[in-house]
Parts: sequence; structure tokens; C-alpha cells
Amino acid sequence: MKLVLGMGVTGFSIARFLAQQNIKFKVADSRQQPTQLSDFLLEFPDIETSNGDWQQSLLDQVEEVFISPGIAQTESIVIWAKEQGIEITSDIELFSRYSQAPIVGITGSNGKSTVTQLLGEMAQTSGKKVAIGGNIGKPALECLNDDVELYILELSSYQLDYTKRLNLLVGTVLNISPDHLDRYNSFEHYIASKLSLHQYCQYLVINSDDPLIPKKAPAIHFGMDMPKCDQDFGTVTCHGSCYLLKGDEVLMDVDDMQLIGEHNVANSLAALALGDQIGLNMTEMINCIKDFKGLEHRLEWVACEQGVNYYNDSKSTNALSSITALKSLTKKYENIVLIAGGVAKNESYKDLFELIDHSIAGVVLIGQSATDFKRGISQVQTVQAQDMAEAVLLAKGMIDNGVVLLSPGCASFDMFDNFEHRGNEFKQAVLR
Ligand code: UMA
Ligand code: ADP
Repeated sequence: MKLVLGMGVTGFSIARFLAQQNIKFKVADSRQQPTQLSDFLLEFPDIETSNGDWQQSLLDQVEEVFISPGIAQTESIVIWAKEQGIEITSDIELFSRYSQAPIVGITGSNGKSTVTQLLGEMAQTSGKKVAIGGNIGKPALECLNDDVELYILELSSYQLDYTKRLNLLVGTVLNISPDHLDRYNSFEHYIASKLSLHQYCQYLVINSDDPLIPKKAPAIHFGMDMPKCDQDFGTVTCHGSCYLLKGDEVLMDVDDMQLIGEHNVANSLAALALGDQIGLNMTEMINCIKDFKGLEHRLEWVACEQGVNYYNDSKSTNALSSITALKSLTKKYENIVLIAGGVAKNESYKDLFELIDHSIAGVVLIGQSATDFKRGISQVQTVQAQDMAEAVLLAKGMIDNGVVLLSPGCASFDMFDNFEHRGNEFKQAVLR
């Protein structure tokens, strides 16, 4: 008997897969009323379910637990299973057991979804039957299909923590900065979780600019400097223009990209390096970069009203992604008002506060972290808003030209269902 933990999208995908394979299972969720419970009972009327506080008896006769990534390793059910020597497996490992096509794995603190999507579009344009999934939203098991020639998976540290075996053709840890420190004992544990991806890769793509990522050989490297060898990807600046390079071959002018910011140059180089490793056509990949408009909620331009541009960067859930967004926009605009705050993840926001103090016009604070953020910011005006509509109104009142940027640097669940809900509320408030 298998036990599936969690009734979110991962739990559903595991249950569907086990049912298809005629494998016996039951399902448990520690919430009394998980939002998807009625859908679950409708789809699996004959499956035993259990809701509410974990009970040790759930593990009776269970030889393997399939776990959703949102369930922390400190949960009693995880501890009991480990004590009893019961195998705990992620949906990603289960997927890998059955996948027939090569898999590309992409993790990192920031940029995972952007690179996963961009590489997916590159593969599609190059004529491959590709499926993208994982932490980006569509569970990996829902991508399994005999027709697929290539899988591209975004992998979170939570998923990697419950994975012991995974067969990746190529993989990368895009970058590492403090994130999810509410779930890890220390930054070192989080780093180890991210780097665990390396052991599963036949070929590695490595960010040569990130000091936290070991420079293993053999590997293809990407970074903002000139490439050190013919296989690597980098940039060169010449007469004020920046170019993407493979070795010393010029691939394209950065000004031809629609995405803005140096981080998106790095993301494009990562996608090129991964694509090159799996044999995608270089010209098609370059065309994809030129056409790629980016994903919703990532430095997404929303509107320009009376000289003020509105950008939605709701996916920013840690300090570094807000720093990155601000740095990208301060290159282009003088006046910026930032809307920030939410559930901070136990990381230091010192660098973000310093950047705010030295480079922007004002801050509108939202959510649980508002008081702490107000204390950290000393040189610029801060005001507090109760909801997104008020935040947009207050921000608009602080400048007559420039940018209002939503880049919260925090998780959203104190005020919103998720980052999409937060970004949509922002866009609706702007367009109203
Ligand atoms: N649950 C419990 N006990 C707990 C915690 C959760 O029973 O202690 C139950 C909840 O009641 C709920 C279910 O587990 O019914 C939710 O499972 P989940 O939190 O693992 O979420 P899923 O809906 O399965 O979505 C997960 C990822 N969520 C998390 O890792 C938190 C999604 O990433 C991912 O897109 C999806 O699988 C498909 O792979 C979201 C995310 O926020 C976007 N990821 C984090 C991030 O990107 O920073 C890691
Ligand atoms: P992830 O899937 O890792 O959360 P996304 O591509 O969804 O990454 O982007 C999340 C946030 O991080 C956005 O606010 C985006 O502007 C910012 N971001 C994207 N790529 C990078 C990068 N390479 N370095 C730093 N920040 C980035």
C-alpha cells in the first residue's frame, strides 16, 4: 500500500498516476478541509482519505510514501516514516522512474520559471515534442506522455529534498541566494538542497558568476564575462552595446531582447547553454530570445498612465529578486515608487533597504512585514496600505512620472491566495 500526502495539485497528479497503474494507495492531508477535498472525493470515490492532524496509524501497512513538496521535513508524519524506515519519495522521482525521454532539470533561487519557459519555447521552435512542468505549475506526472521527446522540469528545493534518484540528461542550478529560510535550519542546508541536483546530471550547465556554485568540470559555463572557452556562453560590451557570445562567436545584440535587466541576460545565456547541450538549433534559439516577452508577474509592464509606468513583479518573493527588479528599472527611470512586503522568509533585507534608501522616491508597504520594513528604511518616505487598491493609489500620489513597481520581496499568503492573485489585484487596481 502506498500513502499519498497532500491533496494539492501534486497529490492529485500522484493519485491519478497510481490509479492508472493499478497501484493501491490511500491519501492524507493535515488540513481539516483542504480546498480540493470535494473534487478529490468525486474523482476517487473508492479511495481511503484522511484529513486533520497526522496520525501515526496512517503508516500501518504502508511501504512507500509519496509526498507533496509543501509538506516540511519537520512534520510528524515525515519523522515517523523515517523512524520506521519507510521510503519517502517525491513526485519528481516517481516521474523519473517512468519517463522514457530525456529530462532537463532547472533549479536555482531566481529565474527558474523564466529559463524553463524560454528553453521550452526554444525546443518547440526547433521542432521537438516537448513538455514543460514541475514547480512551474503543471506537476511532472501530468506531463508524462509516450509522444514526448524531451521533458523540461523546473525543480524546487522542496522537491529535491524528497528525491534520491533522478535521471537528468542536463541540469543547472541557475543561482543561489537566501530563500525559504523559514523551512531550512540554515542557509547552508538550503544551498546543499539546491546543489543536490548536480549528482543527477549527465551533463552540467554552471553559472560561473555565482560563488556558491562549485565550478565542476566537465561542464558548460555561462556568465556575464567573456567566455573562457569555445563551448561556454557569456557577453562582451563593445562601443556601448552588449552582445551574447558563444566562445568568441557573437550571437546577438542584447538590445534586440524584449526582456529587460541584466538578470534576463543571464537567464537567456543559461537557456542557450542548456539548449546547446541538448542539440537545439542555435539560430532558432536566438530567434526565440528575440521574441520572448517573459512570463506574467515577472517585471511585466502593465500600463503607462499620465507619465507613470506600472510594472508587475509579483513573483518576487525574496530580497534578491526585488533588488534585481529595482536595479533593472533604475537604469531606465529616475523616479521609482516600490510596493513591497508580505510574509518575509527569515532572510536579511539589509541590501534591499540600502538600495531603496539610495535610489528610489518612496515605498508603499503592505502585509505582515510592513512594520519591520518601515524600521529598516530610513532615507525615503514610507507609507502603509491595507490592500492593493490603496497601495496603488498611494504610490501614484507619490510621483508624477517614472515607475510604480510591485516587487514585494516576500511571500503573498498573508493577503492573497498566491503570487498570481497578488499580481492580478495589482493589475486590476492599475487598470481601474
Ligand atoms: N499540506 C498538508 N500538510 C502540510 C502542508 C501541506 O497536508 O504540512 C497539504 C495542503 O493542505 C494542500 C496540499 O498539501 O492540500 C498542498 O501541497 P503543496 O503545498 O505541496 O502544493 P501543490 O498544490 O501540490 O503545489 C506544488 C508546489 N507547491 C509548493 O511547493 C508549496 C507548486 O509550487 C508547484 O507548482 C506544484 O506542486 C507542481 O509541481 C508553488 C510554489 O510556491 C508555485 N513553490 C515554491 C516556490 O516556487 O518558491 C517552492
Ligand atoms: P523562479 O521560478 O525561480 O521564482 P522567475 O523566473 O519566476 O523565477 O522569476 C521570479 C522573480 O525573480 C521575478 O521577480 C524576476 O524578476 C526575478 N528574477 C528572474 N530571474 C532572475 C535572476 N537570474 N536573478 C535574480 N532575479 C531574477
